[in-house]
Amino acid sequence: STQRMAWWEKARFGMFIHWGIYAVPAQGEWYMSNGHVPLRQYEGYAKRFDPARFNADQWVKSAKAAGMKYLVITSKHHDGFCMFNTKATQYNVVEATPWHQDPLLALRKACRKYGVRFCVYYSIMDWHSPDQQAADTNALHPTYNPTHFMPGKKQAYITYMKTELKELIEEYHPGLIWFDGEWMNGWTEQDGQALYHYLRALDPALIINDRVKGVGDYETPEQRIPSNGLPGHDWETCMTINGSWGYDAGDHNWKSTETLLHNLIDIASKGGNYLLNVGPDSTGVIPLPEEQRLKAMGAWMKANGQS
Ligand code: JFZ
Repeated sequence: STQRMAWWEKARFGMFIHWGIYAVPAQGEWYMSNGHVPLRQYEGYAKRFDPARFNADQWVKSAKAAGMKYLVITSKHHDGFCMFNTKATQYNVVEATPWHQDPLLALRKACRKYGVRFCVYYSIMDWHSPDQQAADTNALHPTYNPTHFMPGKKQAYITYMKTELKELIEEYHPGLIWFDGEWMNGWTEQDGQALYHYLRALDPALIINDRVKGVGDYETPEQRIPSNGLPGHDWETCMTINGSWGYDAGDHNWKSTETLLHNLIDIASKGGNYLLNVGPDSTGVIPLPEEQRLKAMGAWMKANGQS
């Protein structure tokens, strides 16, 4: 393993945060596609995103107290809404919401204050991009996933991504970029490799996961723990505390603290990292059942000398 991976290989435990305007309808981050919401209607959720109770310090303190060493937040999920201050589109949290604040900047500062690595998630598939077309364009009942590139628009979209990712790297200094949505039609291994090398040149210390496609610094089994680990590979299991990533008001299927601790120990013993997700609501609050479990995990970590 390389020097670049050293902090990550020791980290073991991180906080995943899925947060976006999908917290308003409160049915998970796939609601736009699964709920067949017309684009203009979905854009309306931005005007209702005003999380008055958001407190970056509190989120980072919760992560820190749980024993988490890094935090990965959705800078742009499949819905295309940017949760940071970007010049590449007005469809962003600062310009398109009545809140007008940049939560990634606040979290980045809080992370520095408390000694937690700040990292970002970024979806390649984009249901809002004019350069991508939905799978089913039925105006009243669209299904966005999986998109494909509009004819001749792939380069334009890559330029858009590069602009945003350069902003993220230069202004937010993420320890890693966690790609996703690479299954959209037309995104190839060559595209993934080219993007990887572009980003690596901007920041030689940057870690990039394998969902960029065709290359990557570590593997990302989702919602499962490989029974024998992944010998010879860096890997990280990402997992939800209930059944959804983005806030879902109807999902009360919480895993027990015992299960979560068992998973963490199982993963750590096999040489992996555990990226455990929280889905804050539209007021900016991490749901109490999630907070309670993180707190209990932190107490166990402390009692067992792991924090
Ligand atoms: C993706 C997203 O679609 C989802 O909303 C969430 O962000 C999650 C962390 O990642 O979903 C996936 C991605 C990869 C697999 C399954 C779901 N996979 O490799 O099995």
